[in-house]
Amino acid sequence: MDEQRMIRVSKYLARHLRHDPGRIGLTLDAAGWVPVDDLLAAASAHGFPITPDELRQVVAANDKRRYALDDGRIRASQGHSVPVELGLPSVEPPAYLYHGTVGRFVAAIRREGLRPMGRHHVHLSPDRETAVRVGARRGVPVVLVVAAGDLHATGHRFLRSANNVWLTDHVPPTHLHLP
Ligand code: HQG
Repeated sequence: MDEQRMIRVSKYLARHLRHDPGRIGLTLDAAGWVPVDDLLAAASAHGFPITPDELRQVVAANDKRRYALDDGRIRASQGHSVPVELGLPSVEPPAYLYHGTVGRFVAAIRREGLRPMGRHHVHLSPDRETAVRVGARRGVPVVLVVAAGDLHATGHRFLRSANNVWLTDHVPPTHLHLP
């Protein structure tokens, strides 16, 4: 499969496993899983056939391991806008985590802290390089440092997704180091 096809299939999965399963008649279970056979049938019925082999390749080769396969089912590891309870354990984070954003959001972030915006959680990266990549999706990246260890000590819950993205509900400005 060439890279362009890989990206198209991955985007199609993101759309239907995170945001809009109903568009192709799919229903995710409470934890976000759907049987692989149902997904492939629904995609095909809605004009976007994916072979089982392509699906396996996208799941395996995806740089971010966005999708997880388990017992004939598939789900997105994080990033949902539809309500799902991923059932991730709450974990103690490292002292610092990183958030990649762009300059135009910095004034609002300074005021309100980091908010989940369209997702269920604020997404944080374990290292600066990853945060640079996340920020660069929107323009010149700005990396904010989050005092995650201190925040956790004040009772904030942190979750870690299967693909090593850190998730939390809100980061107040007091726990952000801004450039
Ligand atoms: C910003 C990708 C104004 C925030 C990536 C970000 C990531 C605020 C944007 C994952 C704000 C939300 C998530 C506030 C936060 N005022 N703007 N108070 N608080 N923001 O896409 O973190 O490809 O929902 O800085 O790799 O950019 O989907 O979050 O710029 O892991 O697998 O609001 O998405 O992964 O944008 O990215 P997003 P994100 P996938």
